[in-house]
Amino acid sequence: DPVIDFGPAGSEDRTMEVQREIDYEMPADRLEESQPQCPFGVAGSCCDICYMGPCRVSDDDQYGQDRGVCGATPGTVVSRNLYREIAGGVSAHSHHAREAVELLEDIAEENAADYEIKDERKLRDIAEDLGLDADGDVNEVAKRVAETAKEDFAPGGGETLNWVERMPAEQREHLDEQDLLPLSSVDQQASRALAQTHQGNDSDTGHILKSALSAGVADGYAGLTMATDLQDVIFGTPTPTNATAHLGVLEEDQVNLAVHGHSPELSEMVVKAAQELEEEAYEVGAEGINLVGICCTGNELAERHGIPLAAHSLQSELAITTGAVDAMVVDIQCIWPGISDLMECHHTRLITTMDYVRMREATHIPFEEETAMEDAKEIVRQAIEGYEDRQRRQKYDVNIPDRSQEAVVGFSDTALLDVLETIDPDNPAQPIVDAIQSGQLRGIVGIVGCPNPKMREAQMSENLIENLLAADVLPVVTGCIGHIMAQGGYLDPGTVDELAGDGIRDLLYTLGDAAGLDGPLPPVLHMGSCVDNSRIGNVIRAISEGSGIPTRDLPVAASAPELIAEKAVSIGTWALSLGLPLHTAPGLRIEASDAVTQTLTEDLKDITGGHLIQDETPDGAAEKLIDALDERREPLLNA
Ligand code: BF8
Repeated sequence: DPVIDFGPAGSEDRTMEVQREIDYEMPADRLEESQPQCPFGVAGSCCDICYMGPCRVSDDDQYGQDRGVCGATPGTVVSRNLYREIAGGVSAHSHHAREAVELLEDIAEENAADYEIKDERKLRDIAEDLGLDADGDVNEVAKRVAETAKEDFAPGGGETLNWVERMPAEQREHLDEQDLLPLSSVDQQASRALAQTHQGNDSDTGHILKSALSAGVADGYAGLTMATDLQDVIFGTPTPTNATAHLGVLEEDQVNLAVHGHSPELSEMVVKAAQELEEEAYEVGAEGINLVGICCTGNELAERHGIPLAAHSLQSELAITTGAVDAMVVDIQCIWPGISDLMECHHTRLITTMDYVRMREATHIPFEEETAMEDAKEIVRQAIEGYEDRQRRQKYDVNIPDRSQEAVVGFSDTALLDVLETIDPDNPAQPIVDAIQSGQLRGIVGIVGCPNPKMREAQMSENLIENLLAADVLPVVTGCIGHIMAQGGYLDPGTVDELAGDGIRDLLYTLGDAAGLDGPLPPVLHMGSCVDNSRIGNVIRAISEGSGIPTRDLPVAASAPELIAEKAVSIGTWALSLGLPLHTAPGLRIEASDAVTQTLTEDLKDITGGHLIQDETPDGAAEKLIDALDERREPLLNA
């Protein structure tokens, strides 16, 4: 029997039993069927970008020849493959950011009546940071900000992206000196990656890797940061909020509507529509409309509204097999095609909304800014119909697992810096520097990304994070790791005493006190969705600019302990560009090239200040991350 562990330790819940009985193909089964996976692919040695191949090109004899048919070296092949992965991530994130830009522009021009600007302070702060006039009528400021954002998508602008202004200043200059800043258009940066890696173009490994790093910077600013910035302006900047996590949040007697994907543009409107249509749910005998969030949309809704975090992306199919989800509406990214197969034997309405994301067995309801509320109501009504259908068709048993866990989510950069400011109003960086120097805090690790079925059985995220906490390292999390943490109780302040080392426990109590809470902050701080990794970037920026310590010297690191998506690879590349140590598991596919491995794991230290750590064991990864933090902490201790 394949081990199908979608949740925390020792899962043996009803849903899983039911799921086994009816023998659905689920991620863990499919993973098992995929074995053995291609060792050439895993090592990055497979080159299939032209039709003389595929070639298997590696420095290691067992993984193939030492040159491709065209003469490409292992370094060329591996770096090209990696650059293409990063370009995939950049494209996805910059598309996401662009949606937010267009919405802000339409709001400012009064063409999107269902939306408004919720955080004017943030809008004006961003305008100022970008060097724009931040005063006057709010719509005029919004237009200036949107215009500046739009330039980052247009060819032929200035030297680099406008949004790179949001990078820590010293590191930005450091990258500029080495010609590592991206092109002025993120679209061009992404298409450049495809052109550059076309057969017979760039074959210089070092040059390809430099371009890949620049693409990582583009992802960080014209993807992540721009998306979070504008989403906060439009939907509000999160503050710590209580939310319940895991599939037990589904309610048998209510209309269950799961919102899955990434963009709050859709999910926020569905929240409003569900409130307005509650009466229609009562009319069909339901006790209400229960909106629940999946994957990053789950994080976005939880951090702004306390809406339950039902499932991470790997559990999205499991959610349907409960038989309780009346509709699942999706927008973009991380929506697994396997969901379509489940539609045949479930009453769930699957609804797609975006022009470029369609699925088998789904109803497509185009979601447009101009008709947002109308579209959202149509979606909610589909869920109500789904509920009626569920009541009629008794053969569909509802099996909601008896699992739920309380969590505190929504530690935005603003919320965290506000807390630090109550401790030191002149310099919010100081309390962090003090905690590092006093030995209370050994470092901070941003733990980001996905739940990979390859790593779930070992509970890579939970075990890595427990190791870090015990060593007085503060984990901050985003994305689906946020769900894993919420489900496991790591976002519950009640687990601080059990999980945190002495130093960090004291710090969490001090911060809790400063935040006006009755107890400590939770041992792991939830900072939002994957684009909200930008929040981690903003905190690092504040610490760096407030302390005068370059980001490449701070005891801060990043880890994607269960990486799945190309987006996670581009986020990791951005972390490397900020000069941070980056851990990934599974390891990036670079093993076939000694040159690429040497550059990323060692030589990069002298370029951006960052380096890559590959380790698929929680203990090994924790040890390497802690060593890297200690090395960076040393100068601070002697300062
Ligand atoms: O962007 S963590 S599986 S949902 S890629 Fe996707 Fe990974 Fe989840 Fe959010 Ni991020």
